[in-house]
Amino acid sequence: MNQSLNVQGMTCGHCERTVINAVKQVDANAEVRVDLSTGKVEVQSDEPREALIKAIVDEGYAAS
Ligand SMILES: [Cu+2]
Repeated sequence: MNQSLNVQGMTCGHCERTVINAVKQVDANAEVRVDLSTGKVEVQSDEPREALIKAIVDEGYAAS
């Protein structure tokens, strides 16, 4: 399923990769699309939303 998350604090390609890697640690097969300008992160995954958010928060970004 598609899950739309809002992530704050991403400023560059490094942040983008960090967030993508965090999601992929929860679900290696997740498809992740990041829009740096809006902070929108679209994740195609059946893992619980809370687990995806926690992984991103653990990397130091505010996510909801
Ligand atoms: Cu960055």
